[in-house]
Amino acid sequence: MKINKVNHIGIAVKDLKESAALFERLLGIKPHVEEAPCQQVTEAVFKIGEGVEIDLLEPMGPESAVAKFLESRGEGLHHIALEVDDIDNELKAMEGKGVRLIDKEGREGVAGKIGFLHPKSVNGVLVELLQPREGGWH
Ligand code: CMX
Repeated sequence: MKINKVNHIGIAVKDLKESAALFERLLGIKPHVEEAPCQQVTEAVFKIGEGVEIDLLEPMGPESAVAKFLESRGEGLHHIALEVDDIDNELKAMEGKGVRLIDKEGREGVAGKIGFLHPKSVNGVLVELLQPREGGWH
C-alpha cells in the first residue's frame, strides 16, 4: 500500500454559500466552487498549504449520499481522501486485508479515479482512495 498524501477532507454542509463564507473568513482563502454530478454534490474547495484541500459538500438532491448523511448524522466530517498511484491495485490490496469495499474498482470522479472503503471497516471513517487525473479537475 502506498499513500502519497492526504488529498482532501470532505465536510458535509447544509448550506454551501453560508459555510463557504465561514471557511473563507476563517482560512483567509477563496474557494473554487464546482459541481460534481457524478457524486451528486456541489463542492467549495479550499486549497491549504502544499495542496491538501478542505472540500465543503452540499447535496444536489435527496438521493445524494451526502443528503442521507446530513439527515442521519448532521453536518460534519464526511470522508478523508488519500492519494494513490494505482487505485485498482490499492483497492484490491485493501480487500485482501479484509476491508469492505464500496467500489471494487476505481470509477471516474471530478479529480480522477475514485473508490471508497466502507466506514464500518475503518473505525467509522469513510475513506476515499483517489488516483488524480493528470491536469486535475475536469
Ligand atoms: N462516515 C461515517 N459513517 C457513515 C458515513 C460517513 N460518511 N455515511 C454513512 N455512515 C454510516 C451510517 O451512519 C450507518 O451507520 P449505523 O448503521 O451505525 O447507523 C452506516 O454507515 C450505514 O451503512 P450502509 O447502510 O451500508 O450505507 P448507507 O446507505 O448509509 O451509505 C455509504 C453509506 C458510505 C455506503 C454511502 O454513503 C457511499 O457509498 N458513499 C460513497 C460515495 C460518497 O459518499 N459520495 C459523496 C461525495 C464524495 C466526494 O465528493 O468526493
